[in-house]
Amino acid sequence: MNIVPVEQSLWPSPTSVQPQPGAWHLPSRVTTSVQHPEIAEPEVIEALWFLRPIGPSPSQSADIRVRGADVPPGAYRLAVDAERGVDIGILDRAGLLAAAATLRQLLPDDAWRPTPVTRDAWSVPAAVVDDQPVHQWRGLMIDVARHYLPVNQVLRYIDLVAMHKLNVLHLHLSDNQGWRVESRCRPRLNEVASWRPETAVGHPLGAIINSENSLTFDGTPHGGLYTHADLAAIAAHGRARGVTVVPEIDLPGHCAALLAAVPELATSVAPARSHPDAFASLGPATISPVPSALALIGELLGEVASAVGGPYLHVGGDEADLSEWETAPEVVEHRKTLALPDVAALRRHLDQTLASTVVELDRLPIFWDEAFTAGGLDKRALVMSWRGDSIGLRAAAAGHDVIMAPVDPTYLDYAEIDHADEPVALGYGNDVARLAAWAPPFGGPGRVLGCHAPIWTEAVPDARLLDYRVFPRLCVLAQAAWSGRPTDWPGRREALDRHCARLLAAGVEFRPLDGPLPWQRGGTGARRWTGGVPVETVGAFLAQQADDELSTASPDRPATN
Ligand code: TNX
Repeated sequence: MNIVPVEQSLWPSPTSVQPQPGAWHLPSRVTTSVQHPEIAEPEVIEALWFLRPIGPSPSQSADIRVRGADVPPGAYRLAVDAERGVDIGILDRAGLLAAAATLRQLLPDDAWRPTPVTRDAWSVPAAVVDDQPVHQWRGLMIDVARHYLPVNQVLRYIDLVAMHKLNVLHLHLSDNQGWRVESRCRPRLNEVASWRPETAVGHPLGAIINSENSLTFDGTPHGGLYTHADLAAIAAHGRARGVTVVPEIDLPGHCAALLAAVPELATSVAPARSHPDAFASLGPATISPVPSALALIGELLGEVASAVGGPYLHVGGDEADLSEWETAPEVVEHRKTLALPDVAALRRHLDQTLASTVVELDRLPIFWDEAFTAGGLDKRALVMSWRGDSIGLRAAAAGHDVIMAPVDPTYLDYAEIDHADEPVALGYGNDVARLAAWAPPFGGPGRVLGCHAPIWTEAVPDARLLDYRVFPRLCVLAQAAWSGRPTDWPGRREALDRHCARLLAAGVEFRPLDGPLPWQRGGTGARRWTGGVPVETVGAFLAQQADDELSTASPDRPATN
């Protein structure tokens, strides 16, 4: 496997690598020093935590020397000399963490074990690496609502995100099938909405594709909740690794679990709800936009924001079925009081209220792109574009900061190929080659902040399958996010194979590039492959839908017309 020299297998590939003669052999105890106006010794030691078995500890005549340097934010120069050891030049802590990640990749794969081991003396090939990120937002979204991901796994994912020089972990904390944040103001959320008695198995849209009656359920309770202490620990671990944790509460749609626990948030025409346990055919699951409901939503958002901290709060906005707002008398009355002509205007008003609420919580609001096509979106809001690059560019042109997360090709819940060996998935076609051919388009200076790969978990019940779906495709996304360019494919295949050895050491159960291992296959049981929709069909459909919305509504229409 080790045919590619290690400095050519760095992933994502740095801006420039100049190999030098020889290798630096690490001493049995490694020492560090720092000369930087803003970075103190403990931060250096923490950044080099993977060297713990052999130190590191401060010393004047250090092996690893960190200095302030005139490089851009997040950038670094890493010089490894066979005799003198390592010099790291950085402007900020993001640069220090990126340099540390590169140094760790230059070490033997054992350096990637969760508890690093030094069986043999370690050495690092001498090289000078100059490197800087092109995009400032480089992320992974995990849907922890459809299937809960235990805290230790979330912490592990923070490490895996940082390993690839990604810097955002977005947690989709609420959806129809679950609410995952401890609530102190509405404890029924903890008791009712955090678990369901069973889960539908098979294709996530089985109810639509095969008709309702064919749904089968697993008969197994599923659930989980992050306490405020859990979320604080997750956010703190993120900070230590340079990963911003972005919480999302999906509103006003995708709220069945919330409504099951807090029925006073529903409209008066909503059916009484119990635990949602299937993934389709739910009907509207939309909160009421009346002031009493929005006051409570404000309280819940406040709880989430203070539990997680950080600069952002994502408030969803996707796929909202507003039909109940047409008929529920109290909603009609509220709309008339506001002198709003129709439900579309009421939605713009709701988005404005949510944006203002988030700003008052001292966070920046993020919405899925439907909130942009609905029109009048507050310019302080970031837009996460899932229905294609083109809608994201339109939002950027309108003045929003934009994160590109197009279904085609960044959705990691889609299988790579249509094959009986695959575990069941919504659709297929986002293979490594398709993702490698993509990079986020630039939308004018600073407007396209970067990109994001979402993994929705309707058909991803546990961390093992999560690993299988996420890796190595996330590595390819990371290459685009870091370099701003598509990945040379299959030109970088050997390098990715080499990098997969690091994933293996890190304990990641990735999908081998040649296809699943026997125990990763779909088999004939609960996760049997059932076919699905090709991602290009879904991508084209969604892009058309977004386009149609834009041509019927002016995105610059004010919120209150
Ligand atoms: C659309 S993307 C959704 C999710 C689904 C996903 C499945 C988005 C903002 N909403 O609720 O899980 O498709 O691919």
